[in-house]
Amino acid sequence: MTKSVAAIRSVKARGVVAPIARPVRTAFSTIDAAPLVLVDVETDQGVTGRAYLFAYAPLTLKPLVHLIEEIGRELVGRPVAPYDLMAAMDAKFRLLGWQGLVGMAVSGLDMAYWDALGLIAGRPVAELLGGSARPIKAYDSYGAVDPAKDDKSLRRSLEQGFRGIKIKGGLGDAADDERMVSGVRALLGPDIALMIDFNQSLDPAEATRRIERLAPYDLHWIEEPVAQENLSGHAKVRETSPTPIQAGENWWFPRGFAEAIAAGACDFIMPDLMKCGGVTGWLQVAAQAEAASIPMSSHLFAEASAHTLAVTPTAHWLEFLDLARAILAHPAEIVDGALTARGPGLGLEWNEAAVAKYLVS
Ligand code: SMN
Ligand code: MG
Repeated sequence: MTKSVAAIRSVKARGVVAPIARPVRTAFSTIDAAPLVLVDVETDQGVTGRAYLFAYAPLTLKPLVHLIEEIGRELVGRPVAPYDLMAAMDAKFRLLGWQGLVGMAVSGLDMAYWDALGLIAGRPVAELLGGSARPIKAYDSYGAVDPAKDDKSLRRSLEQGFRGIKIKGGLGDAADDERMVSGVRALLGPDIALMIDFNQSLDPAEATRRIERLAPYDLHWIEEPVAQENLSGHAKVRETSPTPIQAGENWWFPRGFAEAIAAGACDFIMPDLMKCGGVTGWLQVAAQAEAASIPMSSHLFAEASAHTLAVTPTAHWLEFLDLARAILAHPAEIVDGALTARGPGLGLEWNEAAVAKYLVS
């Protein structure tokens, strides 16, 4: 006798500010702790689907908690059917538009639905989606670094087996970027992939100039060189760039990726599960990437991304930036530079003592 489809019994959200191992210095700010929203979708089958959101700043914790719980209140009794629920959210927010905090709330709920379905089935989400929990190659993601001061940390990443390292540029001038890149390339040697992320900090002309200057260091990709909404600017930089252009963490839902791919904005894409529509949105973006033969990587959310990259035909790299370690009962563990999806579900279980310690709303 098959079980009836699970229904949503309640939705709860909590805000925490969790410590992270190392600050992330970007062109616009330094992230020295992780403001996270923990989402719990309780079902009538005795399991609770979990997901977390990265709120970027403590300022957005309370609004996100409120949004998720208000949306959740209206979903009580609805079947845990991610595709149906996504369609309902599209209709609900059609007039308002769902970029921003609404899109983050909708995407976070979607991840929790899939976690619940995996828990009910007793299987990892990667298997539920028709794939398998297998090692996904990861890169260790840093902020801007000082090759001398960060030497020990960078060498530790190599000892963990990472075959890729990402650093952040755009904090100073082109000479600053070159000093950092040449120092890190000298430390890594020629065979480790080295990526640089400008976090939208340059204009197209300056991006072209800096990419040319960094050409001798064999960078694996140039990430978000210009403003995320400037698709033509991305395409212009890409036209003459000797290095592949990477972007996507700030594009919203499958439609956002369709527009970027049509504009020829980048060589690689890296959806953020919290902005592309959760697991449901990710699957639709992965189909677009396959049709366009575009390698697809993840942004943050390492634990859930290990599941979704396992069923991504053009899977490229998993970003390892360990934001949730402090509040997870079983943090992600890198083995030989790869991350394997943990189940059942997305493999997320809160360390409730730590949640209580870092709770803010
Ligand atoms: C990034 C953005 C926001 C927080 C942490 C890191 C960065 C990345 O753009 O690609 O990791
Ligand atoms: Mg980035």
